[in-house]
Amino acid sequence: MKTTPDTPVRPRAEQDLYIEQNYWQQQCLGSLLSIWRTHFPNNVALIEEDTALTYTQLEQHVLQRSAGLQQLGLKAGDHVMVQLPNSLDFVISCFAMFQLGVIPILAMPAQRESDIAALCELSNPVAYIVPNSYLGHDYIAMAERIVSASASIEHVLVSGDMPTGSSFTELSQLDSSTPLQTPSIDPSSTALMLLSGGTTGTPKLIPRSHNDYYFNAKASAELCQLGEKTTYLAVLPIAHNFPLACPGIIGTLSQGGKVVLCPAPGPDEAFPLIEQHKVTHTALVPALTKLWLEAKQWDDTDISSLQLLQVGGAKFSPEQAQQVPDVLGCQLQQVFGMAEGLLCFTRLDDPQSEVAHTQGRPLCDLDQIRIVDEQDNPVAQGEIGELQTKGPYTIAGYYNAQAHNQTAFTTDGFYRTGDLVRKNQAGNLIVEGRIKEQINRAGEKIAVAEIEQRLLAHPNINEAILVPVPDAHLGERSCACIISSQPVSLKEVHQLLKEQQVARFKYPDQIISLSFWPLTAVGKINKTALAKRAEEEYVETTMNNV
Ligand code: OOB
Repeated sequence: MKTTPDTPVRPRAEQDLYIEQNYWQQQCLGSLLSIWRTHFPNNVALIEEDTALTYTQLEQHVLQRSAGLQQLGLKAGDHVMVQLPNSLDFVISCFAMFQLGVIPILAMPAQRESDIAALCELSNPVAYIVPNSYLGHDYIAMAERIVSASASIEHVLVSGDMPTGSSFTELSQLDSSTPLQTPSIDPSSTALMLLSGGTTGTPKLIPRSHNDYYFNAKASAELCQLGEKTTYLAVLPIAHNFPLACPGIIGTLSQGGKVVLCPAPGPDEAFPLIEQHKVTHTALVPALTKLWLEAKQWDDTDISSLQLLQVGGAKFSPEQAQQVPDVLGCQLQQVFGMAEGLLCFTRLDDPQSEVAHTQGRPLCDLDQIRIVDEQDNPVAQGEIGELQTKGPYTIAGYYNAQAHNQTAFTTDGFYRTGDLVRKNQAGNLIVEGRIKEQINRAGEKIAVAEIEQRLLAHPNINEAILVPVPDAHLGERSCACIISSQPVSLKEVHQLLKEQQVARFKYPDQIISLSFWPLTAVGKINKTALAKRAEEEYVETTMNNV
């Protein structure tokens, strides 16, 4: 077992149990691809636009890419920042890195310089992989700025054509037919790092091992009954755990199914692909599901091949949940998961009422969960408390975050999810809220502390609090509450965050100015009162606009 001080691991006895009981299969994700290829050589594995790759072709592409990366000098344990949209290059590059033991750090395409620079500082990647451009953003220009500020990045690899004269390397030019010197990889070592939604001003990285991540994907695929006839549409950004491995791409490939890559998540892109490829399974966040439900009222694209729609990432309203079978013509599954590990699913044979009203139960028998009060004592059955968990695919700590890990995990190794849940009679969990300082905007997580700190960079803002406000479209929106020396507009705040190269989804949706904070009886800032005022003022503004 490779243990680096930066990557906390579970006690040996727990690991042995997971291995003995076959939860951990002692396989590296890269070598699994050749096993899948022997089982399903001529099945189509991946489709992007007009290109379809069989399992045999996918393996060949991956071998050429890993040989190319190896010739570039990448070796086991190296970190590579990957910021690619849903594309063949994403999947091929990641599997190539898995084969080499090189660790991809999966950044979202929506992230901007401030996040990427902070992640580089935390993890010292030797390479950075970007598209040339995506949704109007110039990633080559961004990479130039990132590289000039980074001490570790030696190579920038670009997916797609490159401007002449650039010192960066085109990803496809790397591919090499020279045989790969296959390194031996410890299956309990880190395979990839996912990003945490975070609660602090600095980002956190989630190290997932070959063993735990494969279990995550395969057990999810079995629970969802995926098979060779499955066609999975990857709609959400595949750097996210949900479409990547719950069961997502890796789960579908583990069963010989077909993955169709969707370049953007709206119904305009997704519906025609569902019709064309007879898609059977996909996963969405609630805000997108609402858009799909609305679009289906007027769009007559044939999406009748859909069998299962997974919805997760944020609380899904029971009213919308109930509409899914009728409007979209498929079964619904609610998924309550986290990049740190634990996944809860409603089961395919659960009664409709449980599927509409609950967020399901843990994936496997060895998932341990407890629901506790503020003193970490278990609450009575049916009561609300914080969810804590540990198990075969839940991390033992964030990467290179010793101090934060002391508070994010209990002394007996349970992850404090920060989610408030209760368990119903049937044993399913219902998410009732959260205690962590995070805003869940359409499934994208905003660390309150980060934005509060950034707002203070404005010369006229003296104090800032970011609060979540319920929103009919987004689930939650964010409102910046400020105490300032001069009036500050929302536009100015957006400009400030733009200059700081912050991802667009983190911009506050609303701003309110105060001259003093409302306080609770014990003298703390009353965030509930702030959120209430934000709700009232938002209605006024919207009405003013009508
Ligand atoms: C998924 O992962 P993350 O890491 O982006 O966010 C995790 C957090 C949870 O702790 C919870 O606060 C919230 O997102 N969440 C939900 C939810 N699913 C996630 N809140 C209410 N209801 C749900 N169904 O979001 C994620 C990872 C894997 C699968 C699905 C979602």
